[in-house]
Amino acid sequence: ADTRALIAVDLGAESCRVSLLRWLDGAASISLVHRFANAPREVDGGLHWDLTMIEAGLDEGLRKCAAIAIEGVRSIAVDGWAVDYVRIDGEGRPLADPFCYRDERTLKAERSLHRRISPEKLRELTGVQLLRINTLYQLHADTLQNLPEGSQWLNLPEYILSRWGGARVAEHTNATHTGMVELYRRQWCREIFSAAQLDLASAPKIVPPGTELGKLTGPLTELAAFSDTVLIAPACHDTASAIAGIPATGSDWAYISSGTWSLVGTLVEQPRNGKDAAEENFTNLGAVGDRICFHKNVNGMWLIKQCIDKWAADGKVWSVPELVAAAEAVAKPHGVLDVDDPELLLAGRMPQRINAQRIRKGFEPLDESPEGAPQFASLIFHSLAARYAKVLDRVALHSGKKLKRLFIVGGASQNEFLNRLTQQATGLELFRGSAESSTVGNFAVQMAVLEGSRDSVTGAYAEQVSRWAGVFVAALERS
Ligand code: LRH
Repeated sequence: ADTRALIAVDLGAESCRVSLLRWLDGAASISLVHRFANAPREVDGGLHWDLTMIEAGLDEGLRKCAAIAIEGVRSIAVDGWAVDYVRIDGEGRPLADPFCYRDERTLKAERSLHRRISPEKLRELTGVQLLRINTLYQLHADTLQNLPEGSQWLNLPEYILSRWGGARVAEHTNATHTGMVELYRRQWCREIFSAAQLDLASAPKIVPPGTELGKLTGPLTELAAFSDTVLIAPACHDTASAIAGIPATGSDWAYISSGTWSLVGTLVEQPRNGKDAAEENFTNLGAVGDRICFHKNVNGMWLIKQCIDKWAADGKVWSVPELVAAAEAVAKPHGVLDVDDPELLLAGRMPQRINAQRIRKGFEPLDESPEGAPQFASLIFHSLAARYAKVLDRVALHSGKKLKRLFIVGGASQNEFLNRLTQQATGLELFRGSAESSTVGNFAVQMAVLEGSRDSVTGAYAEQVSRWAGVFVAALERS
């Protein structure tokens, strides 16, 4: 057996992670080798990611891995948050820092695009939840600003892979979240490209999760560990990776992938794109093993993190665990927050935004100073749990499943207070999966590919991925 190490890169809107999988005495061992904070920042009136910082952080992570993995590195795969993309020149070099999907330029682009193609039509063609953050609206916004003609774009994880020498592709699970892929044909949709005035010829080729993209090239290969390393597209969409990282059998389970966003849904074999699912704006995104992530974006730790940032600016630095404990100790404020209010998806002034909604709804505003933090956090957690329960009811209805179990994965699955509220609100049997579920799913797809099961496209492949996910969840628990 090949006992070389594997690397999983997981790009998060709040933090990026480089993890190493090694075989020690035959047993899998996973360590988080490098982690660095990430956040969009305001530059020239736009909200952008700092690509140079991200690239430098990842290269540092890879170098640290090389120093540990004396046996060499067999493969690297990258997953990350969906929808954002890098524009590149003919040589594959970035033309600018990528926009963050929360940038408000898409407000206008959304109106403009919906005049050219109706939301109903978009929905019918793609089966995807209409979200202003989707790549489609962002690329259309670029055309309104007369961006350089003919420049290519790659979604962020695929860009990182191409930067290390991989072929330029759009991995299918990640491509679906652009809002530009035909649901059944699984290819870019000509009609949508033309309505959005986008060039189909410059769109990257769509490949399935678990595609080998070539060998790592460039300066990193000077390190002995990287002399023969394969680059792999896992499920490049972090949520699809996180779901692939749940080693559950049977089909009576739902998931919440809980991080900056909460993705609330279930895996289905066939898309659900009927009138009701469309009206309620559920999504059908690509999943590993030719299945579908049927879910809805619900707001998540974004609400908490944005409040924490504001209170920090006002002089009190709350850590998340501190805030969770404090929230648990106070009485729940009156009323529920509509966590998916579009205003609450925007950056900045979060306590004020929340109070503005409360005033609109006739509830007393809360104390916006850092002293009021426990009340805000209590309101947010109770409201998230209530929203999860509502969405899960509809998930059961649309999927036709009798749901019994609920797996919560991702960073915020550590929040036991929120988990308890969620358990009470949903009545489901709750299982806490891995906080690093995207990394688990990333490694699991790599192993399934390397061990050759990718060819058996359907069932067997998904089973292999799930079996490896079980092995890696256990490995992470040991570490
Ligand atoms: C979670 C996530 C989610 C998308 C959002 C843009 O990180 O990928 O699935 O909707 O970011």
